[in-house]
Amino acid sequence: MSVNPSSPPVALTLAGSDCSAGAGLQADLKTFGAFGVYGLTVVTSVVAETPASVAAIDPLAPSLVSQQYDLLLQSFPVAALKTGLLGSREIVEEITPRLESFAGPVVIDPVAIASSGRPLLSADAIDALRSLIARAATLVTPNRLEAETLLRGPISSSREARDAALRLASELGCAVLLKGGHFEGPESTDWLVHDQGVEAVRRERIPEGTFLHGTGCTYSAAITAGLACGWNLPEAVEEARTFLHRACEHPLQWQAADRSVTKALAHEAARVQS
Ligand code: PXL
Repeated sequence: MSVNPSSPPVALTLAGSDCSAGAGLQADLKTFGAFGVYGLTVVTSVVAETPASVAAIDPLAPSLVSQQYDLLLQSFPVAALKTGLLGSREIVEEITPRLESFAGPVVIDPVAIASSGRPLLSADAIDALRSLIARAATLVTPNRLEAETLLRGPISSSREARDAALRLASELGCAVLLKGGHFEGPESTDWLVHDQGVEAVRRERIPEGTFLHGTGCTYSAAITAGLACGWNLPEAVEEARTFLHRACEHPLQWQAADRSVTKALAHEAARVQS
């Protein structure tokens, strides 16, 4: 697709604000920019956090979330959208009919737990999220824990991941990208189930203990950017996986006043050449 530089493709994220800017809507915006896509944000919640810990989460009023969304959709030709942290059951219920009637691709990153291990969504919000996915998703992008939550059962090894992805796709009625980062083995294999088949997306595993904060947000934002550019789903996933790998390879790092080290993904260094 040829792009007019004065009206680039537009993508929208409905996500939480991560004040440390490695995850959440900040990661989404940096990623959209790296793909030459103009990013819009519907803020769902404010999270006070760093990559190491979450201090507070405050969801916004559902009506404020839908006002942001409605206004943006009236004013911009949104080509694709994604959701990240949605914040509360009420917000999920407020946006479900809107996303169901959105004409373009809808990527749902079923964010439920922070990389630091802290739950980000209550159990009743997860039921609402399952129904949002079934009604509106083009693609859902769970990691192992999120897939286990959605399937209501364990996935005990990477060998079971392919089957689990197939089961999820048939239960939820949408494409599934089950990410391999939380399984073991020298390679990380993501399973993409879509209406043309099942594909393995493999990359060398970035070593144990490496920094994870914001990887899920970045991956799903990169897929959404590709879809906004008109790429098909397998192409968008492949390009997004390469982008994520590059952003992880040489993380940025700073020493804080207390001598602890804070890291961040190198979104800018992973910039897409076109
Ligand atoms: O990576 C999950 C995530 C998503 N969205 C927001 C977050 C986090 C936290 O780690 O803060 C806003």
